[in-house]
Amino acid sequence: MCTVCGCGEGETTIDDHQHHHHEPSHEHSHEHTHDYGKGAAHAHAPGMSQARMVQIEQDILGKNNQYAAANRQYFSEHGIHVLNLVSSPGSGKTSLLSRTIEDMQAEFSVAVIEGDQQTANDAERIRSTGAKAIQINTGKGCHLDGHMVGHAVESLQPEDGSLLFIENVGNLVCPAAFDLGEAHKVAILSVTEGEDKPIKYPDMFHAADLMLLNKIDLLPYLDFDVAQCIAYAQQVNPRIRVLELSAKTGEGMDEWYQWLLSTRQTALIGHPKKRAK
Ligand SMILES: Nc1nc2c(ncn2[C@@H]2O[C@H](COP(=O)(O)OP(=O)(O)OP(=O)(O)O)[C@@H](O)[C@H]2O)c(=O)[nH]1
Ligand SMILES: [Zn+2]
Ligand SMILES: [Zn+2]
Ligand SMILES: [Zn+2]
Repeated sequence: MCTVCGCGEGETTIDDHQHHHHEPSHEHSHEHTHDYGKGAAHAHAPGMSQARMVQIEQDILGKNNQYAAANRQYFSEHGIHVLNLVSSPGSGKTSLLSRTIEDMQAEFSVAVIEGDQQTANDAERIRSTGAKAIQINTGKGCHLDGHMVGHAVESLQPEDGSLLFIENVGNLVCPAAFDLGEAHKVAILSVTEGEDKPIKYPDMFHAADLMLLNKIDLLPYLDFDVAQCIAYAQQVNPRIRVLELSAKTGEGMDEWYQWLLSTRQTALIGHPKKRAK
């Protein structure tokens, strides 16, 4: 169960490799209260007390943090710089990644873990650039978790010293709560979504170190207030960096590449496995 929205896990598959996750047995007391998330768990599930939900949430997040810590340890030992891309569906994550790989593959070895509910389309789009990619299908699941990413890394075997992107499931809510062992969460927001998204979905923008404001090529056709959007993002997270770019035209992408290079350098200071390729 997702601790944020209370949805079921669904059946996770990593490419063709089946990995079943059985939910703990459901308690069906059939008592139904209409608390609408006002209790301690800040969520509502029919027939389940708030105390029980808090316990489940703590168990799930605690377990996730253990998997994430193991992933982080592995990444650190292998000098792999990991970025977790989070956004709503269609903001341009896969387009941004494809262009980034094409522009940067002379400098880095890049690998990608793609998270989606159903298809392998995004992993195929990434492989067409020549980079290694693996697809995790979450079924009904609304986010990637540390356990899924650990298994994907076992199969993908990213090279030492490489850059590893994780494209999370398109969802501005649940992926915010799950550490995958990444160095940074990068939130992508496209200008077609409206400037108020950072204050409507504050957890996501609070968890991100960088916000990429994508599709700026469309600004002439929209009433989108860039300054207001950035102010909202800084309101929920005063430390957030914001870059304006277009994955389609390439405008603004250089600054994103500088951010990639500099965060990677910082992460690898004092590390023996610095080789980019
Ligand atoms: N005009 C414009 N369109 C863009 C830009 N970036 C992406 N798109 C378009 O936006 C649509 C969605 O892009 P994707 O890259 O598939 O978005 P995504 O975030 O990976 O989508 P999901 O994986 O479904 O969450 C596609 O039609 C892209 O061509 C951009 O900078 N400008
Ligand atoms: Zn969820
Ligand atoms: Zn995508
Ligand atoms: Zn397992």
